Amino acid sequence: MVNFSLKGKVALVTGAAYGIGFAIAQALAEAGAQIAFNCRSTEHLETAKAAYARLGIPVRGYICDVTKEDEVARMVADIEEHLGVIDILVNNAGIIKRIPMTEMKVEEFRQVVDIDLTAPFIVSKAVIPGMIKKGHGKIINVCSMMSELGRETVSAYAAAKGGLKMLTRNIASEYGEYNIQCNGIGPGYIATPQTAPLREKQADGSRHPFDSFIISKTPAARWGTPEDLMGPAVFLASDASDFVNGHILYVDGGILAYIGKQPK
Ligand code: NAP
Ligand code: GCO
Repeated sequence: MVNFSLKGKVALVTGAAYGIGFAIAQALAEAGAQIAFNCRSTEHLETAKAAYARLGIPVRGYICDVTKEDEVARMVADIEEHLGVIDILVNNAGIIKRIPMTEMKVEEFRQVVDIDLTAPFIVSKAVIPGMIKKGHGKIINVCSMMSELGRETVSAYAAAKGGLKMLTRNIASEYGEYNIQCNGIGPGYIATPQTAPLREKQADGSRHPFDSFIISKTPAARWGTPEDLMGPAVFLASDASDFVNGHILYVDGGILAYIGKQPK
């Protein structure tokens, strides 16, 4: 029988204080997993813990910056001690900086690459040895439309998310023989705090031009919601996807399939 259950599994979802990470952690918990999550701000941590509690989801929450190898090592050790060896890692924590490339400081570029690409390497490196010992593991990297496409102002983000797609394929290639599957989820345009500036109403109450642009580029004719990522995440975390490896599952309402509306 097809098995989507995550009962008895331990999952770490990075950056799951709100937004996409929160919805993915909720979905994994509802499928039976025990959840650990992290973020950087104490305020976000406390608000998130209260939100998980309202849903009846027990969590272990950590203040941990995923770019810091020592903080990640301490968090992973604590999860192993209190919940057990991690079965499922979701590399979700990420940031974006929308700055034209010629105006972007190299430190800003590096910060985006550090959080969006180097950190998934750091956290995966910390959990893979436990997965090898346990005989299985699932790593899900949260990629992007920008793993495939470019646009003005997001050079660092696109470079990082394109790199994350290839890190995904490389982890799959390097550790597939240990029964570790590493796949990506590529969300389309999802309504979260990260994309809020692109949806802000104009002074006259009309839609932001980028908001209308995204709706016109999306066959589903709407922004995605964090909830749209829940089913795909459970699939990629479960035994049902044991022969799916190195794949990026785009959850984009059809954006990547679409050439755009023909002119009238
Ligand atoms: P978000 O609303 O800005 O949430 C980001 C989360 O990551 C927060 O919990 C944040 O908490 C945490 N975080 C950021 N940097 C961190 C760090 N260095 N260490 C630990 N935690 C950190 O973002 P989102 O829109 O949900 O996006 C989640 C992921 O999906 C990101 O990788 C993003 O690039 C990707 N994505 C988003 C969209 C979209 O349309 N929204 C589409 C495709 C892909 P703290 O601030 O407290 O650290
Ligand atoms: C942007 C957006 C994105 C999305 C997402 C698309 O400014 O173009 O913020 O890049 O958040 O990653 O999949």
